[in-house]
Amino acid sequence: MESLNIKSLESLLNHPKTIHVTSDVNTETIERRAFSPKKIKIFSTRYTSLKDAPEFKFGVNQEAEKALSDIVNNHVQFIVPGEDKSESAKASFSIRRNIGVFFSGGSAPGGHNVISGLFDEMKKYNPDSRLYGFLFGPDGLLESKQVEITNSLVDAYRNMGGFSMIKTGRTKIDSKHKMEAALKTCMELKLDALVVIGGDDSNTNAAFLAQYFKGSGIKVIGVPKTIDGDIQVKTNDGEMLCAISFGFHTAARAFSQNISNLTTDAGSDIKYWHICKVMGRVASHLTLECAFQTHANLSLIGEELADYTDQKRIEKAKEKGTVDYNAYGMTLRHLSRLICDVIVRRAAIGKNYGVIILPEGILEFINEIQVFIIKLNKIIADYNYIHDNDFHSSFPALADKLEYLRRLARGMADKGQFPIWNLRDDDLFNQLPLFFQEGLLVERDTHGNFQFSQVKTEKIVMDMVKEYLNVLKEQGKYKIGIEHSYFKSLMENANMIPDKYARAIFKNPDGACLIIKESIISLKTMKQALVSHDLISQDEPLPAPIITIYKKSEPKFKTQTHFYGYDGRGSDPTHFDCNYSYNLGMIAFHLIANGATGQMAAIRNLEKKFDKWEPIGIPIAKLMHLEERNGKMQLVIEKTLVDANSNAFLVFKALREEWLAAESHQDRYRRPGPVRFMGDSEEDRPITLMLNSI
Ligand code: FBP
Repeated sequence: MESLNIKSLESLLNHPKTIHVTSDVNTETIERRAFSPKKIKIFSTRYTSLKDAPEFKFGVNQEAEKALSDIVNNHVQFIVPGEDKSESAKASFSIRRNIGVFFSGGSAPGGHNVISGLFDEMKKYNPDSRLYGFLFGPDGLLESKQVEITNSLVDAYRNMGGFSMIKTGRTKIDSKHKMEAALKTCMELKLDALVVIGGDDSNTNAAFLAQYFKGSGIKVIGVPKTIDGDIQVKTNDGEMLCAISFGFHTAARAFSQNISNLTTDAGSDIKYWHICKVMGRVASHLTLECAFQTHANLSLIGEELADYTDQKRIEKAKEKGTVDYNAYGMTLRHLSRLICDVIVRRAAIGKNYGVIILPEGILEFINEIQVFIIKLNKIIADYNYIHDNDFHSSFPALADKLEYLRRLARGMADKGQFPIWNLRDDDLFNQLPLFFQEGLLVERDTHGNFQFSQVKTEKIVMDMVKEYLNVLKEQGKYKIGIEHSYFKSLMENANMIPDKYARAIFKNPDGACLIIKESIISLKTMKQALVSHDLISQDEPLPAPIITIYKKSEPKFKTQTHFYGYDGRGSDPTHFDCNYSYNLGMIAFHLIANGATGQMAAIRNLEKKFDKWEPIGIPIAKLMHLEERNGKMQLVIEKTLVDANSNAFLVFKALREEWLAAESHQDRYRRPGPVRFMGDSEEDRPITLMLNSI
């Protein structure tokens, strides 16, 4: 019997259908791998050249002029046809090359296509050229851990998401020792060039490597990646050279599909508020894009909150002839009030459900929290420096960290070194919930960035919202609106005159959606209202329909929290990102073949149709500014935040009241559908990008 079972299981496992449906490679993957991204027209010409464009100007940082002197005078470069090259230039364009590449930072959909674009183009000019992929990000370069990227390896990852082909890492190449190690690896592999695929910090790495490698002749080219969308390059004159990094569109679309599904569910079982925290370490570009993609009821844009002013407080202070500094900037309390306001307004029209999008980096724009983040960054950095030991290893438990801060506040630890943390800071910090204190003390990444993704921002905000909603409920201000027609039929069925009762219990008895008066906050107060309108006597019980109405008006605030980040970051790329990233890989090759270094591969006119896309190189050193990292000022590429004057933001501001749908019965949710890579999706690119180009 047993042998028969084994036999039949074996034949089941060997059945072609079983093999097909249990294979790791499904039809979607096969189609993705076979898909050929479009190539910008210039790449169909045999040779290209670079044309300097000094007319594009940037405000160059003085520190960058000193630290990156060999590359800071680079210009923007256009890739132009190079058929008129001399024979020797043509030959040197096509020489056999060794190129190294690594990913750096969080993964972003399209990374594998950068490698395939680079690989295909490199092999097209010289099949003997070799591409090496450094493993685990910058660590592979520093420790000389690499694989040769072969045709079959590239084919397995074409148009596929993630950085799994060679993995990634976040190590910062920030010391002479590391620079030397990097150069040694490149020399040993006889590299002609190195391509760094990364975000602002990684392209900063690329610029410093380009500077350090200058004497060796090894070229370094950066490729802008990050789902956060905060690497955008504009000249001094406002000319957009790089409107978005690759990966942004896919991540936003992947998040949006999930958020959109939540709007559908929320509008179906009408009992939950879904709170969606969306990645984006600092800038709120992803949240803004998700807002356009889904029309969620409330999307908070951190950059807008930073400019928040409390007009009432300002006026009050003015009357007294004083200035209220607390009226400027958003606090967590303000923020929770703002969210409550939206919840209460929707409830009043009978909608006790909805979807809120919260940017991961929102804390960066909340004054009181930002102060803590800056102070703690400095304290941790100074501790590490003075003690030559890691703060987090010295104080692994939260209690130890807090004790250290307490001692600082009392001037008992590292006397005189840290006036930065005082008793008031300590008091305020200790008022925060433990999980939040822990979040704010979380280890900084190697670049000195605060790790917003590790903090349960949505929980702290929503706990405050719940608390305040309870207050509003007790004050009778948070009520579910009752549809007039429903009330009317309920009363008529019980032979009661709707109008009479409506006037006694509702503050808007003629409204389409009836709201119970603020003074009625219990069945007892409801009874008093009816008694005072002579609708019942003191001894009579409340009529059943009135009890039903009261119960229906009582809000129950139920939430579900969601974090969208790693899921969308790991999505397979959209059609836009497939094309975009593949062409970036080709551009990286053409910059190298034309002798560029310290440049970032980019595409101008991304917001326009594909035939308008223009491949360019952008001088990385010119994008640098000084920023506080690990408690010190350091040169890094400046992040681009959401611009409150951009078209996208202005349109968002104009439409958000409609998307809130607190006035009309109809919700305005939009369904972006799943991420696609084929089909008629030429126009499918970030909505914010399209709006900003108008
Ligand atoms: P990059 O800046 O490296 O592109 O990463 C962006 C990001 O996805 C942020 O949105 C997020 O805050 C962070 O990475 C998460 O970091 P980690 O992958 O280390 O958890």
